[in-house]
Amino acid sequence: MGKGHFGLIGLGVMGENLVLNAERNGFSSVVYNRTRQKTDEFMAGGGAGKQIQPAYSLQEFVDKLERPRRILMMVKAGGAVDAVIDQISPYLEAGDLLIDGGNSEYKDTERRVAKLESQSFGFIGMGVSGGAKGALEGPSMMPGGTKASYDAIESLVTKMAAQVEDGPCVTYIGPGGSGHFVKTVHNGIEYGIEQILAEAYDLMKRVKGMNGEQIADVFKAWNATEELNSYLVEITEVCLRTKDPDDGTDLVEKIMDQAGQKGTGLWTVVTALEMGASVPTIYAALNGRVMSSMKPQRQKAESILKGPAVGDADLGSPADAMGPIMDAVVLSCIASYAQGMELLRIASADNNYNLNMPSIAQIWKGGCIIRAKLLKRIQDAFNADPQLPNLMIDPWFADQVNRRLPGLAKVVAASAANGIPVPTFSSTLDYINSYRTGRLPQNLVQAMRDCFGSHTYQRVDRDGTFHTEWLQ
Ligand code: NBP
Repeated sequence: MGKGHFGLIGLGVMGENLVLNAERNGFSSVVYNRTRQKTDEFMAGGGAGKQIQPAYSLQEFVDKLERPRRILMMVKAGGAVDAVIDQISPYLEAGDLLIDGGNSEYKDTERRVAKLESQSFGFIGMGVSGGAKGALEGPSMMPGGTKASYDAIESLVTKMAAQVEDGPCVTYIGPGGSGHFVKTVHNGIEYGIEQILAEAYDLMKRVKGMNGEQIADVFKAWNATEELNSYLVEITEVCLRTKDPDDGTDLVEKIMDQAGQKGTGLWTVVTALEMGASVPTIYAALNGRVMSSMKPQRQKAESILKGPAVGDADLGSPADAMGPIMDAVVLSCIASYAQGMELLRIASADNNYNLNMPSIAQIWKGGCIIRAKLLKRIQDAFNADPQLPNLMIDPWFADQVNRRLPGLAKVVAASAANGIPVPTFSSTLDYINSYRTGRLPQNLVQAMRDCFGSHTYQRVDRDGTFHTEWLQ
């Protein structure tokens, strides 16, 4: 076998599937993993009989690759990425290119791009979404770094990516850490949608007494609509229909109600707060996971804290309730996308990323976890107005908000009356109501700030900065 076109370091679940994808698309590959046993297992399993060669030292790895080398690192985000960069750098030559395909924090990527480029190496920080299946069959990829570095991998990533009607689900995102930033926001939106679907399930189960199959039927019907057709709605139906092989009952009811997280949702919210972007639906989803982890406390509080109970209010017959619940789900999903896109727009201006908003919507239409029919509408909205400040004021989305807001309000009110938490639904309602209110009560907040701290204020009836001696 001749020299490999492509090198992979890190044969975890993502790495092994991505290298099989590259090889299937005509890029002979060389693989290296810190623990030798994993390389041997891969070469005896999925890698057998393919244009893939193993390497057992970094020297052997670089020797087996054609130059300039294109090396994808798929290792745990954080210190492992720096460790691999430090270990391989002495073996690299000018023009060689490293790609970090893990979920790295975008500020780490900014630092690594600057360092590696100053050493005459290329460095791309590339978000990859799609899980193991997507990695194998075609993920959505979000590469950031210099344009020259992207050009060196374009033929590889455009073949590996998922394909939709208007092209591959990969594009040059922008400089520095922009690729990992866009992936972080993708994951923030994903947190939002997962929590939204969980709240809908909870209402159907607890208020309407529906069983797993009945709820799955609703998700199936939703998946046939333009507004909700998506990968996450599709897999929710599958999860709800899956039975515990031990007793044939719904498996989801056996799963502990504690959701994990690995950082990207937190980074989305922290960055949004730092940049002054409003992301309450995404924050509510993150906080939902935090609350879920407090299981022992919640179980204790259940018998101490009294409030409205399930059954105290009625959403009407299941048929009557499904319309408002769908309204709540649609508007909360729209809010998650609107908040994520707004954060991207603000970050693009702050960091000079020059993000192309329609292209980002385009590459999320296939391969990734938040792929949804709605992304075509998002792409159209930003094509019509690349500077659109908020998705909700695009005519198609404004019509959705105007038609569905009463349903969302009804669901939030009924949930409150039944004592059922619906954090993404209620924060979406407040988000929309705040956004559509021309005069908010922060005039009084400004008065208080000036009263206790002489922070001054502006007036609505004349220009200038004012201060009042309120306590005289
Ligand atoms: P893991 O995140 O579990 O990482 C496993 C790989 O990292 C193994 O090859 C392991 O080598 C290697 N590694 C570690 Br851990 N520390 C290392 C070090 N100090 N030096 C060298 N290698 C080291 O694998 P994954 O789930 O495939 O994820 C890879 C990346 O992709 C992560 O950043 C993840 O967040 C991201 N991602 C994952 C998914 C998903 O669905 N799993 C989706 C999208 C993105 P070893 O075999 O020697 O321990």
